[in-house]
Amino acid sequence: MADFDAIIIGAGMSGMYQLIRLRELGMKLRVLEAGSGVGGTWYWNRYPGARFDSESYSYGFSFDPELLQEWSWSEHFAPQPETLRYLNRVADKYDLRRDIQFNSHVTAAHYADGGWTLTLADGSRQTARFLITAIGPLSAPTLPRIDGIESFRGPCFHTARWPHEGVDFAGKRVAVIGTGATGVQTIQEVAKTAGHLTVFQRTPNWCAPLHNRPITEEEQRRIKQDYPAMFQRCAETFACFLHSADPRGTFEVTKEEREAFYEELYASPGFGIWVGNFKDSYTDPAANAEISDFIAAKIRARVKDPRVAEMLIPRNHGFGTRRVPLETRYYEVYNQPNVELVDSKATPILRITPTGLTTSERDFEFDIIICATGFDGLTGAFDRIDIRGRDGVALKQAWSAGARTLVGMLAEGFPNMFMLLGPHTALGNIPRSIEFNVEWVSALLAHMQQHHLTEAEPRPEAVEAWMAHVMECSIGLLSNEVDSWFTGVNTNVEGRQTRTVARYSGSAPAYRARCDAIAAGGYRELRLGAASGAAPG
Ligand code: NA7
Repeated sequence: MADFDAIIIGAGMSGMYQLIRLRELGMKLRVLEAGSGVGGTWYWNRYPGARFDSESYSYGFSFDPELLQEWSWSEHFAPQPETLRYLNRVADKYDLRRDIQFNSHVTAAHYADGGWTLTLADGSRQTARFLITAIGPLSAPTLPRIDGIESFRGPCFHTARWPHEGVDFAGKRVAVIGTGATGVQTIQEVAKTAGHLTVFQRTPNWCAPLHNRPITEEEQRRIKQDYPAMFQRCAETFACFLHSADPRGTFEVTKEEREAFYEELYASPGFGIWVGNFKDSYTDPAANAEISDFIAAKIRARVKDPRVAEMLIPRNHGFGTRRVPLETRYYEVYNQPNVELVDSKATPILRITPTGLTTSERDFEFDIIICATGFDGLTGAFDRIDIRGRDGVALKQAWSAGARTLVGMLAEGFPNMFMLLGPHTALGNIPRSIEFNVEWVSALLAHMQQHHLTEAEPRPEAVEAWMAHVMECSIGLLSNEVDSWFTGVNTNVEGRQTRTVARYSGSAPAYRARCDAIAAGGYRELRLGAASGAAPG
């Protein structure tokens, strides 16, 4: 007899919502969470300046109309402390903590005889029939592989492991390594107080203005009134954002119209400039060059020193083919006398020393080193747990040539394991995907309960067909020709140097339609039955 019907790993947004939904099935549940509180991404990423790039109201949970009316977001793009408060409010409202075991780092999950045995870092074990991973697509932080990183005498930390007590930069010599979405948010904030800030940029990214501002009372009223229509819009767009691609092609309009449209997007809040652009912006190299040139001109206009401006303009990829960091006066930071930009491709960091770091050109002294060096995306969090399925086969091994899933939520050979944000689920405005996936898994478990079924596993032919669809969706995207976590590349992780089709790049509506069809057809893509060695429940 297992300790629990289901164990959920992770108490971020997906784990929290899954707990709420599975309680409705009367299941005995346990959530195991490595942190000391709920919130996942918003619990861990406490670096200064961390905030949404999705409009706040489009990001919150949609399932509870009462909560939607009770909670008021203060800004169009809320900062991390507010989001963490919001998620704690949800945990309070649903009394979630009674089923969550905090400070519990899962090191292994092994399947046998119809159930899973989980091992924690303290050596303790817990068993459950169902294992639900709610471990996030960007939750395994990676420090730079640079010699001597352990030797630095001052504070040196990854942005996703930011000290809870905060960090004072006043008058300090600070280094930031990395200029992705996280680095950009961090840099623009740290530059305000640091004595001297040195940014080590290996690859510049194309950034665009966030245009954040407080939500007025009138806007608040309208937001609360319009929630159903707004969530309906999110359900219809490609990536669940409020923005969707313009149906026109870049060259269907005149040069003047094109420029005017780019200007309008650049002046508008949020991801419109990225996901609301001309429909061929990320598939047609000539179209992509147009928007890239437009953004490059903006960078040149905003950065006073032409040498620095040129350093900030990406050369090896076009606009929007990697995740676009949204910024607030990021480029102007480089006009400040206390900020220096170092090209880490031209002059690589050779080693970190007790007092700073050494590049191929010179020595630097620092009080604090911040690593905004990203995550082992999509599959990294899975790799960090010793997950073994049928016959002791390791998931890491099974996925050594790339993840293989059915709709990103199930893996062949790993019965009764459901991945809420596994590779090949629709990403984008993530909470929208979380709600769908949680509800899909909950419906499957309800179906199993109803029919006295105890084991679920995807059929090989269904996995094959899904993987063919994943591959097909990726054809023709310019983003596939660029190194980033989108293409499974992380230079700091062994074996992640070559591009793969690491994510699902179809639309969220198409993704949901496929999942819905599986459910509507009675789950024929799954082998559902009584587990060998386990009595039907
Ligand atoms: P990203 O986007 O993966 O960015 C990581 C950055 O760190 C990027 O600029 C990297 O340069 C840089 N990096 C990584 N390792 C090194 C080393 N060893 N030396 C120098 N520079 C390095 O991660 P983020 O946290 O910014 O964003 C991840 C997602 O979180 C984001 O897309 C949002 O959706 C939320 P590189 O480009 O590899 O040359």
